[in-house]
Amino acid sequence: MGLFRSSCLFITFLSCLVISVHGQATARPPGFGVGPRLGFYSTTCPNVETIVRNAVTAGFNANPRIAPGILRMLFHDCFVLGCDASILISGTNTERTAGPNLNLRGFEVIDNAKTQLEAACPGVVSCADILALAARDSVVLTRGISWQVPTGRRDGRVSLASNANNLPGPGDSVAIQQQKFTAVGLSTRELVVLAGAHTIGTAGCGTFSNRLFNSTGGADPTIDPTFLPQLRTQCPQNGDASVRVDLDNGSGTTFDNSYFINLSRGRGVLQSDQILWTDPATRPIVQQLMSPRSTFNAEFARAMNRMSTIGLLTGTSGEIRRVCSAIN
Ligand code: HEM
Ligand SMILES: *[C@@H]1O[C@H](CO)[C@@H](O)[C@H](O)[C@H]1NC(C)=O
Ligand SMILES: *[C@@H]1O[C@H](CO)[C@@H](O)[C@H](O)[C@H]1NC(C)=O
Ligand SMILES: CC(=O)N[C@H]1CO[C@H](CO)[C@@H](O)[C@@H]1O
Repeated sequence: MGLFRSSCLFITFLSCLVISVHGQATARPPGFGVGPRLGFYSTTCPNVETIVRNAVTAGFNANPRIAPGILRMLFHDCFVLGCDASILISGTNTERTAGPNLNLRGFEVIDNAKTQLEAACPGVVSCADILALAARDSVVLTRGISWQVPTGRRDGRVSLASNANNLPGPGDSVAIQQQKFTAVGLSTRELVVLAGAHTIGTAGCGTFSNRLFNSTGGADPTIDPTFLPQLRTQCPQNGDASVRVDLDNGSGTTFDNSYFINLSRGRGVLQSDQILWTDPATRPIVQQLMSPRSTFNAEFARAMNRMSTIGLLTGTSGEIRRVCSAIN
């Protein structure tokens, strides 16, 4: 199993290089048939993208929180056993029940898209593909860039909370974050670019309150002194840890590069975000991405296609789920 996974990762990797040239699959080397590709469903389910987009749009209109929710869901799926929709399985001890996944949002939107797809083209579209498409649509709905998403993923048959330990956490150093991204084949630059997903969405006070009040009541000195009182007002000491704060203050519902600008001013919310500015290993990357000539959007699209091909199941391994929340 371990060996199989790593060889998949390697194969996926090569195809990613091909995909990443223009953010779309172009010619593949001969005999290179595995991996996702554009138009995978063009004859078997031609309306797949419209159906997914409509479901995500309806969910977003009802509750805009589902856009960041779904974007984060793809990240948490791909880092744990690859992009195989293992995050979507409900039940005791599944990935979904692991601590870092408890605040994910948008499961019902994926389920809804799947129901409609089963009516239109039964047994054809994988939940892993629905999630990858829905994450792209979530970026578009928050006024970010659009890009083409190769499809052809298959759904996994394993989902265990104990596998979620490799997810990056808000207290991770840059070195640990790098280690966790390298382990799935992503570079330091891709780490910083993908962390730019925090340009939308929120975090619970409990994920960063340690920065506001240490054992002697002091605060993390890297927090902008004018921003600190705002954070302390929203998240008072011993207050409600579930109160949510924008990760990109002042621009938390718009997908743009202001997250990086805020980091440079000590206005990051998570410690794992703010240290991307204070650590010399990542600061120059933040500096480039925050500039007016930032290539953030295009790089984000490419990095998303790379992240969404981690550890794919290929050929006949895995399955096409009938319902996204349950293994067949
Ligand atoms: C680099 C390591 C990362 C760490 C340590 C990290 C950590 C976190 C934490 C602690 C939260 C707040 C969760 C909560 O309180 O509910 C969060 C939210 C979020 N993360 Fe990350 N994250 C990382 C990378 C990423 C990546 C790569 C993506 C997607 C490409 C992503 C997308 C999001 C989004 C969209 C939210 C907002 C969720 C919402 O509003 O419901 N994160 N992240
Ligand atoms: C708490 O924060 C203050 C202010 O940044 C700092 O001077 C102090 O060393 C910190 N104490 C501990 C125990 O971390
Ligand atoms: C974020 O920005 C808004 C203004 O858009 C402000 O009212 C709020 O207090 C700021 N701070 C936090 C921690 O959200
Ligand atoms: C707290 C703060 O200064 N937030 C800023 C983050 O960046 C955006 C865009 O530059 C500003 O609008 C916010 O005010």
